[in-house]
Amino acid sequence: MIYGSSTNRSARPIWTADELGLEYELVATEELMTDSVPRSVHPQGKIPSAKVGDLMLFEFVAICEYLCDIDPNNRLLGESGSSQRATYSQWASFAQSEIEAYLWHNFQLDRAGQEGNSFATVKDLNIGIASSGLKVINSHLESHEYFGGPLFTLTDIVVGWTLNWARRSELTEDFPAIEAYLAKLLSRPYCSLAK
Ligand SMILES: N[C@@H](CCC(=O)N[C@@H](CS)C(=O)NCC(=O)O)C(=O)O
Repeated sequence: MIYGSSTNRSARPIWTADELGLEYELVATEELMTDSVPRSVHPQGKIPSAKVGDLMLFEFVAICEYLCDIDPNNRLLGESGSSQRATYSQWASFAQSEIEAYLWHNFQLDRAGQEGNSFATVKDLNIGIASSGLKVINSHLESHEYFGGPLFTLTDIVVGWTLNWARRSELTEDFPAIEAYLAKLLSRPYCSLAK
């Protein structure tokens, strides 16, 4: 059971489950907002969360990794201790801490609805930091078809979603390798990235 919808961070567990060919029930965001489900399944009433067997999980990274780890046909995530797993962790952490956190902060500032000079300065600072991370990724993607090499993996779901948010925030125009990579992801059948 996955709680969320494909228009936000829950897109990643949904996309992961679809790529793995797992069957699951989706409790959509609209239902979550109208009943008492979210607080019982997520300590902050956020999405996504998931129930896998008897295990309740929140945080999209934990959900995606667990789905891969328990699937006998897992093609998306290397085993613990492998170089594929280590580079997955590297890029997943990099995208969250160096890029997505700053996009999220700017989203929160917009949501607070208090535009002003001081906010504009903070937002520019956030964009500068996120762009520095995007530059690193652009350079990696100049010589890699997907993050881990020739094959699509969980790294592409986790980091691809962050990069797509950056694209939709108009931060990728100077990074052609990222834009070409996202066009490739968007053409995948199970892709849940927003166009
Ligand atoms: N760290 C959590 C963040 C979850 C999160 O912030 N989800 C957003 C939707 S993308 C949410 O539920 N927001 C509701 C709110 O901020 O009130 C994760 O990555 O899973």
